Amino acid sequence: MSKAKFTVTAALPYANGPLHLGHVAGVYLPADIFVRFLRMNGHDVAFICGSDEHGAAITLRAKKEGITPSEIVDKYDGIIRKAFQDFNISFDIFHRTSSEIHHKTSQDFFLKLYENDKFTEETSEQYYDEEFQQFLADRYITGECPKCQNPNAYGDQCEKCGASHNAIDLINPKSSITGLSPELKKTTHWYLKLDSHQPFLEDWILKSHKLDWKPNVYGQCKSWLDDGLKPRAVTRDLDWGVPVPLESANGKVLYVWFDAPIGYISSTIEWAKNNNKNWEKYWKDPETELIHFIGKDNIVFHCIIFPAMLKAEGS
Ligand code: B3M
Ligand code: ZN
Repeated sequence: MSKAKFTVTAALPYANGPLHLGHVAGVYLPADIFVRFLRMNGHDVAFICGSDEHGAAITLRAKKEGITPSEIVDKYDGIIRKAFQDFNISFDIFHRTSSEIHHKTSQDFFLKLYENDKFTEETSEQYYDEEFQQFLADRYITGECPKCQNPNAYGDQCEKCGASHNAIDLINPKSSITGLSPELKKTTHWYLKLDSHQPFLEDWILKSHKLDWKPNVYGQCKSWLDDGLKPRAVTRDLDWGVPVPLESANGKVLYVWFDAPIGYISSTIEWAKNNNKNWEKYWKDPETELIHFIGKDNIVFHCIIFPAMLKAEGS
């Protein structure tokens, strides 16, 4: 802890439900304690958080409550924001990914990667729910596991035997939204060439963070690297989210896990603007340390994918 400046982020809670005590105990309280400690020691800190307001989790919640996604995020952003105030968590900013600055920052980020050839464009067949009129995220498809015949496996994984697979491999797939058998439809998406960042990540994680990252974090990253990284889709067919800023991408949005970590940056930009600071000092200065407080489901996104995105962006 020798550096003077710190950017500390706390995982952006999904605005699809209230905050749980477990989140406060596991992420927000430890982050708050750490930040207060840094400030007491005279460090310059930006403590960043906000609502994560995109993705299928929000649209499904909206469907359940019978209101629009935008009403859902307004409702839960308000509830979450109030909870953090009541707990006296000392964020410098608690922002929202539905904000204009966030949409612009994420679209600019995507375009920079696009222009610098960091994506591949691939067309594949994916499951579509005719009644719900939406492509189905892996989690919203269940069917029989091709390996162990568990009838309730998810599109991406079987929780019984642990096998991971593609939704297409499930036997008798069903949409968990309508219960209908989904149709296969062709769709085009942009994939981040994660494989091309393998050498950088091996070097940065396996060599530089073996000792200071927690063993479970390091172990999960190592197993991803040992398996070999593959290109990963950063866009989705959904009518809620940050529109993909390409003419050929009508009706598509950025994948929520692509735009959400950029939310840390857009929130910093908003905070800096309102407080007469230079945001770039908190993101691009080699003397600044970036620290993420996250939940254990968020490891790969913060330790592999977001660093690869930042590396691809280049600045
Ligand atoms: N909203 C997932 C979660 O709440 C997600 C975190 C985003 S951090 C950029 O677990
Ligand atoms: Zn199985």
